[in-house]
Amino acid sequence: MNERLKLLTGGAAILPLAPLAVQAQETQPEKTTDKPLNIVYIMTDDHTAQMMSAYDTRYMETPNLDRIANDGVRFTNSYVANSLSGPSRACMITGKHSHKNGFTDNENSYFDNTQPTFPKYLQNAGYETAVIGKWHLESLPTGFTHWEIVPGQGDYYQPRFIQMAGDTIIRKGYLTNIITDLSLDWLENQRDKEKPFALLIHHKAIHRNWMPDTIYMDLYEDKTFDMPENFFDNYEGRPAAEAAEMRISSPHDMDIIYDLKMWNPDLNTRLKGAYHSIYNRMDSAQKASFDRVYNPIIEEFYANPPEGEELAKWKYQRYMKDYAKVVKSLDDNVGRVLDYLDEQGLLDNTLVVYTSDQGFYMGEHGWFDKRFMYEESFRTPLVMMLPEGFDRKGDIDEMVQNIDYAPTFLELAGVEIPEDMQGESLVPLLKGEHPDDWRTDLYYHFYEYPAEHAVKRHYGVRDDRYKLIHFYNDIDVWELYDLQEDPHEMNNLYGKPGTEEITERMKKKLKDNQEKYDDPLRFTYPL
Ligand code: SGN
Ligand code: CA
Repeated sequence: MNERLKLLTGGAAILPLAPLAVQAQETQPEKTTDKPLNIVYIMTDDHTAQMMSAYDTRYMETPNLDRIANDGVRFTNSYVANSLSGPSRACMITGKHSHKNGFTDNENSYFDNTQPTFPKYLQNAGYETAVIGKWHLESLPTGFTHWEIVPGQGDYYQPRFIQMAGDTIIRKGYLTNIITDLSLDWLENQRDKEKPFALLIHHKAIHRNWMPDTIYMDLYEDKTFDMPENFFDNYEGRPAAEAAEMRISSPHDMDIIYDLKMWNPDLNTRLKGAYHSIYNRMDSAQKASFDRVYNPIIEEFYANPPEGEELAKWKYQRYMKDYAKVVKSLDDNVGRVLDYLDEQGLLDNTLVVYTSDQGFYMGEHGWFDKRFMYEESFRTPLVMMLPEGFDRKGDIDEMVQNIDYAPTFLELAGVEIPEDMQGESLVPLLKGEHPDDWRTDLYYHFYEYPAEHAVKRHYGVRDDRYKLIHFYNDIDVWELYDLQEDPHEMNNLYGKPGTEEITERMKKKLKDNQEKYDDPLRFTYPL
């Protein structure tokens, strides 16, 4: 394996790369307007709506992200198709579910980069296209005028970058700031200003292991976060939930050294070595800033170690603090991009999108991480600042999914939407319309098992009230939730007397969705 690929994959064995050249698409849609708009698409990693004050005011303030929502629109029912980074990115960029774009999971998939994607369509329509930051699709980006990506998950400190020319370089500093610097530099100095542009700013933040920037090491240290009511969930009636390895309380799942930074030379934990490498990416000034805040916490922790429930509560507080610190840097950096666009007079003809590759658990069910079709990780934040001519403001309540972004961008650019894209253009919603035939349910399919965090494979359907999930592969378990009565999905109704009719109705919806999206799994588990 060459060095460049090793970096992209973190050294893991992968399938051979598909040819890098963008193949001409025979069915390249034609441009249908002369007034194309710019697109700035900002996507974070693992940023959940609970930690964004436009959605949830319990935990922290995100004034810059909220600016997007306040000046534009907030989607209140925004979902992903597969709650994991690579798959989510593949759905987003192709406008297709995982079984169609081929990137089903981070472990065994690679993205066939010869397939059509929205950046390719935009580039062919005369756009300048760029992606900067986390890519995670194993094959290299295609369809971009410019790209600079981080290998694999990326590094918070002194991050490595892979450049278009093929070099891997290390940049000094904190990744969230650097991705923004590079993005602003491309906007200001590198693009062809005669052309419309689509810039994808892809952050690693807020991904594990939540390393704060030096200026925010002690932020939130005085704050106590309220624990979610179902933190001490007993997973009754939900064996797949019980089997998941995402528990904050578990020493195996949430590592006291790797995740919570409680370095101890005498303690050996599963991920201690990995933490050591992460810590050592900091230079001496960065380490000094980190040590100043974390060393007293480490000392206190090992001097008076909490146990049992107290330890779980302590871990929750540490997790929330670190996560919130990383969000804060992200929020600042989104503010820098908004300020630049504003100063340059670009907001009038630019769509600004902020979203995440999926949601995340902030202690709900006792968890961190994502993967499940339960609300916290199935949902993803989605706010947009709209260009002139789109007067819509406030909330959009229709059900939308990340397969909808690609057709939306094409329509905004005046490019015909290819028939095989499975998402729906959001443009009618952005214009304030409420189409009668808008989707009334959503399809979801998660594949990555066995893997870290051990969430069983599952697929399901959600409508405005109920959710039906089937966990399959080495388990055969159905779950049914009434989201109106049980918004935290604690009470699995499947098989309970009185739910026969609802179950039948939801199974019909599941079948219809599997047929509509042509998921081959329907032949393995016929309904
Ligand atoms: C890594 C993380 C996991 C995370 C997956 C997927 N471990 O394996 O905690 O669930 O990525 O995340 S880490 O030690 O590398 O941080 S994803 O967002 O990329 O899908
Ligand atoms: Ca992610």
